[in-house]
Amino acid sequence: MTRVLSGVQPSGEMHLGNYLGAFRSWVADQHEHDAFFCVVDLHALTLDYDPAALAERTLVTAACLLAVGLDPETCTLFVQSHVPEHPRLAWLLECTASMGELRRMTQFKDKALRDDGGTESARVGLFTYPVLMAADILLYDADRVPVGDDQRQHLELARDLAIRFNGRHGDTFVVPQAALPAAGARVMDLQEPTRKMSKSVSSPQGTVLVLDPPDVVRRKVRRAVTDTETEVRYDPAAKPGVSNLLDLLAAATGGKPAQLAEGYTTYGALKADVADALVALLEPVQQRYREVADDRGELRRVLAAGAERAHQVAAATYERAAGAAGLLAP
Ligand code: AQP
Repeated sequence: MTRVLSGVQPSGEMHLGNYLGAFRSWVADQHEHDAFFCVVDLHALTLDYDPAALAERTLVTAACLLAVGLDPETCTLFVQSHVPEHPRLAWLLECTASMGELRRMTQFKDKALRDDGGTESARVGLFTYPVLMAADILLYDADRVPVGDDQRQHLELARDLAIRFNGRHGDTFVVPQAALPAAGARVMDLQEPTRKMSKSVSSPQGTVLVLDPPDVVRRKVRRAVTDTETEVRYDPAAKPGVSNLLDLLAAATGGKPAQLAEGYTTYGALKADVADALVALLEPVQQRYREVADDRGELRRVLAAGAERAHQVAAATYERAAGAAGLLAP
């Protein structure tokens, strides 16, 4: 059976991009593969964050994953920092990666400029975070990594590191493949449709949260930035706002964005249908969230069982890698 792994940072509230780009594929994948999903809390330390809120955010993120449909009896759901092999393997991979390839990571450049005033003052953890992500993946011998389009470059790095390590030390890691969803791989901000929807960028009106009540979803969609034309046409380069709305409609209801465009003569009608489709998509998730989020004891139990299962796999892979790298066994 193929192995699947993916993760999400507890760095803010879950949004439509996370849901359409990643979570929806995870829910489908859990039934077809041996699936591991984690809340990658160590990654959330790479930008400014509130230590007093992190543990709660980690729990809320896990609750959100259960609410979208992950079944802890079917997949393994855990918190990254509960499995100590993640940072241990990251070190072996840091000794495999080069400065040059990490400097090329566009997310590092973007986030360092945005949050830390430039690459010189950015945290070293922000620079090396793609290596930790490679460790997250390689520890589980994952063949398939379902992610949004923004993670494509990091996945390429994980593949390169696996291939290089295997070349130097003998066959140790499975070389993973990124799996992008057919629709919703890159959900754009509703207010700035040339920028991806994101947790850590403050754009409250442009970000549809998974837990936004229906009236808030409708208001955000109604106020979505379009353009000064009136023609509904799918053209992401020339009409990013309208095209994003068509992408959302396609992701929520099926169909192709360019074909869906033919059914509309006004932006208002398109927005009304997008809002209806998103409300219908999110409603069952929100209902289930209310059930799971209140039972903190059960949530903790699920994460503890998940960490135990994850640890078994991760410890075996780490031992294999440490041995291959020449470390003396304890
Ligand atoms: N806008 C998006 N469209 C499609 N997929 C997206 N993902 C994130 N944003 C979009 C996918 O969601 C999964 C979890 O993301 P993450 O927590 O690892 O963080 P990220 O990719 O860095 O996304 P965010 O939400 O923008 O977080 P911040 O702002 O903290 O960096 C991933 O599979 C991602 O591809």
